[in-house]
Amino acid sequence: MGDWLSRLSFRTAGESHGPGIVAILEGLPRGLPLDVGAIDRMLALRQGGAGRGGRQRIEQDRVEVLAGVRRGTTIGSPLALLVRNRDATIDTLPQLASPRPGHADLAGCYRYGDHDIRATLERASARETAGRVAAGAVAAQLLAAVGCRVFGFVRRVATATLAPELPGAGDLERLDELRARRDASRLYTLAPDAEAAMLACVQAAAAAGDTVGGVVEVHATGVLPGLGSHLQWSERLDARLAGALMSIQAIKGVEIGLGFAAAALRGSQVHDVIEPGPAGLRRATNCAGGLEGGMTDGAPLVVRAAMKPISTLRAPLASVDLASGIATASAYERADVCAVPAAAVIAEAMVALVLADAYLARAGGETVDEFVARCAALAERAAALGRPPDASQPDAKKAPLEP
Ligand code: EPS
Repeated sequence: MGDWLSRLSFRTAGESHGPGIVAILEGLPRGLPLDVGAIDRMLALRQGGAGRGGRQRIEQDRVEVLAGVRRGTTIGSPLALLVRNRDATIDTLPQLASPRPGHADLAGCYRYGDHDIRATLERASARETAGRVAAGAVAAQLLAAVGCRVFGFVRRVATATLAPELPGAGDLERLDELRARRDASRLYTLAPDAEAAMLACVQAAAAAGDTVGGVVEVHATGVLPGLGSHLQWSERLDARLAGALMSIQAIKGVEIGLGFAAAALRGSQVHDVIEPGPAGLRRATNCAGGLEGGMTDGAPLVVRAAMKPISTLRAPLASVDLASGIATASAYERADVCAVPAAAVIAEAMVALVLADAYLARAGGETVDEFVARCAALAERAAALGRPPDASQPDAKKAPLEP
């Protein structure tokens, strides 16, 4: 990703109230048929969820594909995606001088040495994540071609948590059903009791003029083992995933697998024993979250990100007018009370982008057909590791060496 050694690079440009958000995705192979409707569905999902503010009633995000495609299929050139803003009022919006605690406002004023928080907040805004979700939806389409699927949902909002046994292993095998359950939930979670408790937290915060955060979780299934690297800090896939998730606005913590909970346990409780199996090696548990030594270990990927409460409060916190130095309330125009459901969609997109990069870095391929064939060969090799010798092969008939 970005400037790290990678095959698929991704950048965005755009301000919250500028003409639009642009994403450029470079390194896609030729021959991927783009499902634009699927990109738009993820954009709509990002806009939804309980706790969103007035802005989402104005915007109706749709992607326009400006480059990288001919007759609906990628041609190997940079892909340029545009999501236009309806509220494109950046030139007429007033200056603001009282920074919101928790937002980028004050830090940006230190950085640029000015008093106008507007020039910082416009780019710091999570509106930018529309570009990430559009690009991530494309990455997900590439991953689907090799049987890898990524799924994000809400684990917690404030004090309301989805039971840890959900989703079960069987649920993840029926990802379409799970996705439908998430999409029908106002909090993008997986059980009605958790949804009701989360909704109550959002409503109580809204009534108090306050905001809430939460935890989002992303699983990836069908992941090729051995992606990533143990060779260099910047190539470790766990580090790349953590960086990608931490880069989402308002994220303050990232965990992989058991995460922080592993620190309190013994090794025998934490490490996933290795077992033989008919289709290759198996792990009885997945405390590692599918990553060992900076590489995928064949188990599903499990990552979580903690989101702090939104920093724009209807009942504003104390601040200072930077021009006069006088104590004042922090700026408020309109805002979300909770954007945790949106964060689940954005986290899914970021994981898809990092994984697609890792796949392409490992398997290569200038065309999708080449890429798919190389991934299939690598998957076959992985499945053969630790498999008992085939009795039909001449070598296998040899008597095992006695000690
Ligand atoms: C944001 C403030 C709000 C959010 C915005 C992020 O926008 P506005 O100031 O226009 O009301 O709605 O998020 C989005 C617009 C979006 O699409 O996610 C902020 O200050 O970070």
